[in-house]
Amino acid sequence: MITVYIAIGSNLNDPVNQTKNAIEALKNLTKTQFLQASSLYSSAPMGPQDQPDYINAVVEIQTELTPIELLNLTQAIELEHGRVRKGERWGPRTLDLDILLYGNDVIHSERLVIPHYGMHEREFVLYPLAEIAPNLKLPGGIELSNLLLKVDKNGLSVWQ
Ligand code: PH2
Ligand code: MG
Ligand code: MG
Repeated sequence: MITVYIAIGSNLNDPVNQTKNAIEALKNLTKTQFLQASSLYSSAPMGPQDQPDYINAVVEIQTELTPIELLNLTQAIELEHGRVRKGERWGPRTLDLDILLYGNDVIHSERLVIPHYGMHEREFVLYPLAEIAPNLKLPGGIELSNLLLKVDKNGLSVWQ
C-alpha cells in the first residue's frame, strides 16, 4: 500500500458540495483505504481573476492502485461530476482532482507529473496538506514545513 495525497478544487456549480461529493467518491475507490480529509478551504483564484473563489481540500489515502490506474479513476470522477474540459489555462472548473504525491515516487510521463508540478508554491495545496500531514517530507527530502515558510496564505481560510 502506498500513501497518496490528492488535491481537490472546485469553483463552479456549488463548490462546497462538489468537494464533499468528491471526498465521498474517493472513499469508494477500489483497492484503496481512505485515511483522512482536510478541512474545506476558501481560496482566491490563481490565474484569471474574473472567476469565482475556489473551495480546496486535500485527502490522504492508501492504495494498491498504480499511478495510472489512480489517474484514470480520478479523471472518471471529475467527469461524473460534470467537468467539461474547456482548455482555458487555470480557468474555472466544477471539479479538479490532482494527484500531489504517490509515496516517494517521482514520475514524469506524458499524462502524469508527480509530485504535482505546481504544489510547491500553491497556498491552497500546501496549507490543507499541512493540516493532515504536518511532518511530511516530499521526494528529495524537502520538508513541507519549509515550503510553507515561503508561501503567503493569500486570503486562504477554512470555509465557515
Ligand atoms: N486550480 C487551478 C487554477 N486556479 N485557484 C485556486 N484558488 N484553487 C485551485 O484549485 C485552482 C486555482 C487549476 O487547477
Ligand atoms: Mg489543478
Ligand atoms: Mg487537474
